[in-house]
Amino acid sequence: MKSVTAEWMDQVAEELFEAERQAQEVDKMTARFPQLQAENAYEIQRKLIKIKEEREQTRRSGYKLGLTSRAKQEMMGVHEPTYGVLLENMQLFEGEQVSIIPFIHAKIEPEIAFVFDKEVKGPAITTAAILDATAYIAPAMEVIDSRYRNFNFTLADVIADNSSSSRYIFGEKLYRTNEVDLRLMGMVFKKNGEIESTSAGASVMGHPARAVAWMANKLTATGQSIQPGDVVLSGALAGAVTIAPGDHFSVQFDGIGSLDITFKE
Ligand code: 0L1
Ligand code: MG
Repeated sequence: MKSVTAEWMDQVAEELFEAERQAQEVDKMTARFPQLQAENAYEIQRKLIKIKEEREQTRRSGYKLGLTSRAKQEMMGVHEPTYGVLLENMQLFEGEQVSIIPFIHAKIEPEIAFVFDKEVKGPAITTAAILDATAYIAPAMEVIDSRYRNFNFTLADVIADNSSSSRYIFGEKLYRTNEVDLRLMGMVFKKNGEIESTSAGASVMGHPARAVAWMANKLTATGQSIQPGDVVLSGALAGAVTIAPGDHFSVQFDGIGSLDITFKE
């Protein structure tokens, strides 16, 4: 069986960077290299992030979880989620009208953000340790924009593509984790004033902090950790919705407020 070379991984990272820069979808990488495994895919992801940090003059601001719902995992035939890196230049702010021109085929999904004020270092990180290290939680939305044609990918492909991450936005009001029951916290996600989906925190792996603990343990394995100041998107509470110019989305949570965003041409 052919093994993945460092040169091939460099080339893939470069192709994924260019696909995003030119807003051009590409074929999944496993079409050329079906043996690509998650471990090498995370290495490609780290190479891609290094390229973006250097060429876009940006820095890591946190992490995101992907594929946290059972429905998405079953669809992909996997039993665990993925993670990706958030960069400062991916952050959106309430009140701005976001142009869809840089996107390929973007979708948006409702999430809960965790903002940390302590380092979270493994091994054996628990859900309680995540809650203890969290400064505050906030409503959030993630714009995902797979660089692959028709969002068609395997687990390894999506990991290499930084778990489809594109943009993120989170609320600015501070709510402590002990002020709410994150599992039972209800959510309403609306598109253009109509309810698109309803859900509760438990839809993210039973408890959103459990998803974050899973990721923190994975990071430990490669010598990385959640840092003070990091924002972590804990995973979608409902399906992603395709974005069109003029669309307005809002997410409202029981106990931690709401967040709005509008898109334009
Ligand atoms: O944040 C997410 O759950 C997306 C992860 C990648 C899967 C997708 O692009 O749908
Ligand atoms: Mg997401």
